[in-house]
Amino acid sequence: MAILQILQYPDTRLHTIAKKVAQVNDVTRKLVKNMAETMYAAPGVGLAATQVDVHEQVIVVDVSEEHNQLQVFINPEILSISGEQDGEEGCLSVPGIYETVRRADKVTVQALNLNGESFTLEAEGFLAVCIQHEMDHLRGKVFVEYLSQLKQTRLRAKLKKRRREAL
Ligand code: K1U
Ligand code: ZN
Repeated sequence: MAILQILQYPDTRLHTIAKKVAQVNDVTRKLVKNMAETMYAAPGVGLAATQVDVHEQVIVVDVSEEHNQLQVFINPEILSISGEQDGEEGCLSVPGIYETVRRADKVTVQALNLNGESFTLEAEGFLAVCIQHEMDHLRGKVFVEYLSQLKQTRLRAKLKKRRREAL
């Protein structure tokens, strides 16, 4: 297993659109293992393959209190959404920034598991937020892009300053 490097916003590779996984095989399973290890080490509650510079439709999520309920979604698709919720979000690609984003409250997702079998999950609350956040990564979208242009400009300046000071 390995801890993978997480791309940092505004790295343009975060805007790459992920391709479908053609076949779930040992390479996919190894990627998922490494992504899970990277997510737990960060620590985080989700990770998309895009964030580790692999542009395939794979996400991992664990919103359990004990961090022992890994959920894996390969080629996820949203079948339906309902309701709305405003929640504070963070992102391992934008460390230290937390902002409120409006999302659907409930989502029904269809995906493949590690055996390549299709499953459907109804998620709500924070799990639904995480799934939507990670699926955005697969479409090349980072959560800060929901903010106003003014907030995004200020955020980029803040991150630039922070990185300059870290050198
Ligand atoms: O996609 C990512 O960068 C992971 C992100 C997932 C996420 C968090 C909150 C709302 C929506 C999506 C994170 O995990 S950020 C870190 C975080 O929220 C956290 C870290 C440790 C314990 C609990 C939460
Ligand atoms: Zn993120």
